[in-house]
Amino acid sequence: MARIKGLETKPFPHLERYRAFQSEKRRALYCRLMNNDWAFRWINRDYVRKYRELKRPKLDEAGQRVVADLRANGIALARLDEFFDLGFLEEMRAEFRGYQADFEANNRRDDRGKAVFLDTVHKAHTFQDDSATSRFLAMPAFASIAADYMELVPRFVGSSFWHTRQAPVSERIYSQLWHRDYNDRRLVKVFLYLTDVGQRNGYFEYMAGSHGRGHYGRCFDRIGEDGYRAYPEQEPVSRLADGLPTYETGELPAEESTGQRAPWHGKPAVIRCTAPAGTVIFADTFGLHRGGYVSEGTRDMVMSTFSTNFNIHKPHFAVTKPYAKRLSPFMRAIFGLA
Ligand SMILES: O=C(O)CCC(=O)C(=O)O
Repeated sequence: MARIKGLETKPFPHLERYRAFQSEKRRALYCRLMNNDWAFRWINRDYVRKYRELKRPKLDEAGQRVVADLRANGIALARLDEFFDLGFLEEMRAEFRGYQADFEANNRRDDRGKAVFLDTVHKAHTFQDDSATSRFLAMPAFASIAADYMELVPRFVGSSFWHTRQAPVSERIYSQLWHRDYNDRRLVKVFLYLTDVGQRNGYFEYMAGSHGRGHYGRCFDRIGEDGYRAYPEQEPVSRLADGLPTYETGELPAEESTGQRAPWHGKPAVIRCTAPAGTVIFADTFGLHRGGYVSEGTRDMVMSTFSTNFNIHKPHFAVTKPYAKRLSPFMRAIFGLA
């Protein structure tokens, strides 16, 4: 398929500066500065102002619950049908299958890095039409959730459609290990399970309370020699995780996986997201998390990212002119369109 050229989006100032640093020492210093609240507010000042000025979609009960859960725990669970109509899951699955067929037909399988256990069947989405993918990724309620959680207008960074399978090695590797995402210190990732995810299908796992404002928000925030946030030593994180209560969402009644009734509400805990297809997980992945460790079957999942203006991960999406014309000022700001 021909690549459609999109509109220019505003640069991420932090990313631009980061790139300019040739010296790893200076980059590490800058990375440390990023953890300073004052610096964080300063670099995001335009987006904090826009948060006050721009009209955002008003969140319904489900959206408000997600924001409250994110604030309390760094993670929130919801069902797709709380935001879209009942047939929407099937539409997303059909588009996923289409991307997958294209991926297979073009022999795009790789065996480097994470690709040993995960096929990225679609990335760099071009918003040009009213496809299920575009509707899901540009869902104003999701952007509004991210905005209320971050208390600023966030920026859309991109998405990945992942087909996850068993790795050729039995030990955990890459994102199957506990880590904090390196690209920002406040994030909202939206994960949609397109298949049922049980104990062996690579469930997403999160340490509630390890997000920035959580009890463990400052722990294991390691900056590597190259100046980027690095994976922490696994042993001490696993020791901490082993000492916390662990909950498997699939074993709880649905009403106990969200809100005040969730046993982890406001308390550090490890949450294993075993859940049926159609589950949406919102997570601040600055918090400690891991997943995709499949020992049987496979997992199909869509992942999209909202960050602050601090992001140091290259955005990967395009918005065409006719699509942009239909967007509200709030959604234009989300996509970084002038
Ligand atoms: O595949 C997973 O469940 C983990 C994903 C992850 O680590 C991430 O998106 O940052």
